[in-house]
Amino acid sequence: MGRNLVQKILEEHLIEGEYRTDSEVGIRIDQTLTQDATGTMAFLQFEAIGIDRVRTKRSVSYVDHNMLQTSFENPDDHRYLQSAAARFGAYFSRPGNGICHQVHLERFGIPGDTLIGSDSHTPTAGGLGMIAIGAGGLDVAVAMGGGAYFLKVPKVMRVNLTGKLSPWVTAKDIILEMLRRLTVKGGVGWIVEYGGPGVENLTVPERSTITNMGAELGATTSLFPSDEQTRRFLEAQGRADDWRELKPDQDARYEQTMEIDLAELEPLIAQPSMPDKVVPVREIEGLEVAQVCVGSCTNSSYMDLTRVARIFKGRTIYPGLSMTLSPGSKQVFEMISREGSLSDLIAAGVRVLESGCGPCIGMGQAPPTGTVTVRTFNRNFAGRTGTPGDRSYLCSPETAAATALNGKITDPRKLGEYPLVNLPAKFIINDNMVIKPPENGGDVEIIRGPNIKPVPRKEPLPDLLEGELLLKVADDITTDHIMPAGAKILPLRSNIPAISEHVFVAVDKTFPARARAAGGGFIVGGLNYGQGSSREHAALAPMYLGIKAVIVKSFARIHFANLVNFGIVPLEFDDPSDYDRLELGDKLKLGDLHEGLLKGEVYLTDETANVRIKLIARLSERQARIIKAGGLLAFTRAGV
Ligand code: MIC
Ligand code: SF4
Repeated sequence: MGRNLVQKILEEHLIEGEYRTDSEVGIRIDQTLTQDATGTMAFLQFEAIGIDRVRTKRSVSYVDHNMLQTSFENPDDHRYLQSAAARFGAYFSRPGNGICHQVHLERFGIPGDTLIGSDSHTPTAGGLGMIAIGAGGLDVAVAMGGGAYFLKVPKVMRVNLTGKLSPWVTAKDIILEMLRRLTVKGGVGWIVEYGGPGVENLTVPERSTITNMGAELGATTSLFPSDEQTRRFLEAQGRADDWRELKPDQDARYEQTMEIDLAELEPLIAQPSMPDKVVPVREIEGLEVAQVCVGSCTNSSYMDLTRVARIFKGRTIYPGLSMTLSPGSKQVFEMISREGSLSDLIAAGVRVLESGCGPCIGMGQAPPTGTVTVRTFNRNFAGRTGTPGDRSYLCSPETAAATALNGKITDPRKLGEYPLVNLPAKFIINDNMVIKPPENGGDVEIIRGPNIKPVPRKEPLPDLLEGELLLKVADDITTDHIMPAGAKILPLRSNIPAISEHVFVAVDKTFPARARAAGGGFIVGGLNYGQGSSREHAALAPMYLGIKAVIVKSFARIHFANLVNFGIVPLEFDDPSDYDRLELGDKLKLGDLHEGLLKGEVYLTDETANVRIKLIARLSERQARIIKAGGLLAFTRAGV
């Protein structure tokens, strides 16, 4: 039986376990990436593990999220990261060099290699034919130290692309179509492998728009084959030697296959406040818009921004609307500048921001109250823009540009002739904003600001957990709900005691105080709990507040792993209707945990309602042992 591409790459990297769907394997990690909002914690944890130098082929530390410097916290973190990278042997991408995923694609990604990153959009590099997976910072720290990355072997879904996109229909519309069909839960437990004749016409940056937003499907990762398009991209980046051909066997086996005829697609848009609420743009045309933002790791490539500039040439942004644009990287920024596109954008009235995540993570540019904002980003979770009650829509740069000119949501096909922009034969290559680590960083001094606090530790798990049900939430809770981001809270990412005061505040302002007063307790949730960002702070800060177990109908992948890493017991209802039997304030008890976690079955006693409920612990033996040890840090240190 032939092998699919996922299997080929994973088997090449297998160091523990047996490759079988759903069994746990450990894979060798060639590259890691971290960014500033998760990276300070990742490097603090790397320090706590006690290894002297990174042991991957390449580890890169980026600064792209916490770019506003309204006080000392963010710039202090940047300095910590720069000094820690030099000390421990990681490359450092300086603030201004661009968004981690865009820069990694341009300068570091290698077909067939494995990459884990402390950011959920790490699968962007799947556009180059890498197995690139988002993970919590602690998992990345362990991989930087040469440790295996453990995952359950996912099922592989083949998406067969046929036909050719029509003018004004883009890669973003392909992934929005995937979200329309599969929803934000549909990819959980899957890797999506794209193939078919339609793939040939998609350039690497277009493929990466698709693999990037595969994160919103809940998929472990997504990837494309490495073919002539991949070779062209790497050649244009001056990296022809990094290319190798990668494709599945002709008779490769897949657990599921899906067809998309590209010629049948039309411009699509995701409505507030979930990336899967997708409709054709034409259905909501005419809706008044106050803000348009182009950029983010999904849509800020050279081709994306050049096309927007062509559309705007000689025109003016609608008077009632404010438009921002953030280039994905310094390479993109420099190219649109030298070629004159930047001048066209400035002349049209675009507010050009620096290269970085910017408005995508609420680092500025919150929209006005009660208005519509249209963005080329990947997430529109409620409140993520920074404005309470926000109405955020997600679409292609072309749809965003048409909308910015008209002040209303507009189908870009109305703009006339499609501006053809090709992949450049040569990108401008200048890595002067990437600092190589010294050969021997042993005596580099690590610079710590006063906001950088040590990683909190946890005791080993007792056999019995007791406490109050502190919070009961519904389906599709995101890590943005659990641990909000934005310009005010992000600077606290290196200070767990301070950031824990913001846990769940968008859902229930009283939560942190109640959790502290009760000495911790339990959380109950619905389906797909913890989807979205990889931020381990959504486990670490609840752990600091004393959360002992989270009981839900189902978990999202990265958050589940983060709960394990920080010793919070993740449990699922055996019968989902038991969710309705638990009430806020109930007194709960979980007994015989040590044995129950290993067996995969735990019983919950609700002493208030006087009921006993069966729960499932979907843990590998290794994960059960991690929780028992009090988390991955304690577990790893014990093994060092
Ligand atoms: C996001 O898009 O939500 C982020 C901010 O990039 C996160 C990481 C973080 O919270 O720091 C992600 O996607 O993992
Ligand atoms: Fe940055 Fe937004 Fe991409 Fe997250 S999704 S890495 S915040 S640009």
